[in-house]
Amino acid sequence: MDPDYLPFHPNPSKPKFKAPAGAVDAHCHVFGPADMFPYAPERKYTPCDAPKEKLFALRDYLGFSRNVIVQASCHGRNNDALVDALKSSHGLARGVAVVGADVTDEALAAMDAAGVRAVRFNFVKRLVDATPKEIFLGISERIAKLGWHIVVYFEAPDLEDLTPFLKQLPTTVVVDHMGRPDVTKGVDHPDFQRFLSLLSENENIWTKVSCPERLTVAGPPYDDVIAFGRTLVEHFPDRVLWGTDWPHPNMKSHVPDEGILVDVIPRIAVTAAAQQKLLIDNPMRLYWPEEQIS
Ligand code: 0GY
Repeated sequence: MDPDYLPFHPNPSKPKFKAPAGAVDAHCHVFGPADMFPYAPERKYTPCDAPKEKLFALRDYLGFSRNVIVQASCHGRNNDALVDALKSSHGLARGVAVVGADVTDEALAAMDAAGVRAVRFNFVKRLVDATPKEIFLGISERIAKLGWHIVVYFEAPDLEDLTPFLKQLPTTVVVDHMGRPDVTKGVDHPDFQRFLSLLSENENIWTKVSCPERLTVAGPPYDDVIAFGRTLVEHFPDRVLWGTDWPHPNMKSHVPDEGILVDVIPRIAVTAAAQQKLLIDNPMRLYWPEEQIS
């Protein structure tokens, strides 16, 4: 583990908010354990081990039912830890993998069988070396045939440059962490308005109203981030997902308490109907469509 790396909270509080039965934590990770699943040589940080057992115990403790596990950059393009967690989940976890152009059809089929339903394209410069857009476009055509979608991670200043690329993607596209706005600028700032326009103009683009712990300047209970999530939930109730982001890689300011993170939910999705969409209907539609009743 890097010397300045903050490990996840050892004993988070119980949230006051009771998630509806069947709720999905749609953004979380597993890391290692390194002796079974070594971190990638090209990684930009070395996290603490955060194994699947801890993730599933946290899911139960917080009152959630399912997880969407996102491959993080510290495991590079080796999705073994992710796939192992999916296979141990009894169908209660789906995955978002990271692949290169050299991935074989057989490897994609095996990941699909394990529960992978998306690939992640990461544009955050401190996390990954840049990948040419043509590579991503080639991957996107291949995974579209499997019925998968694409999760993208970028920071707000990069949105303008990335917009033409995002518009070319042939699947549903989920933008991590509200496009990582600078919350000190407020929701009316042109940067966040540009993000709202992106979703208004492209019905295939969704977002995760997640990560107040990364976006905040004020700290917990994240009052300065509420308006961003709430605006997105109000404008795009059918295209938002929520996740804990456990185990919160690369946090420098504080160790997030997941109980406090869950208590953000009723402040951004203020009605039971909005909470049902955010925590159940939307993630089930994307990750477990075969279990959808309507
Ligand atoms: C996140 C956040 C981060 C890291 C990664 O792939 C990653 O390493 O996603 C981050 O440092 O912002 O999305 O959980």
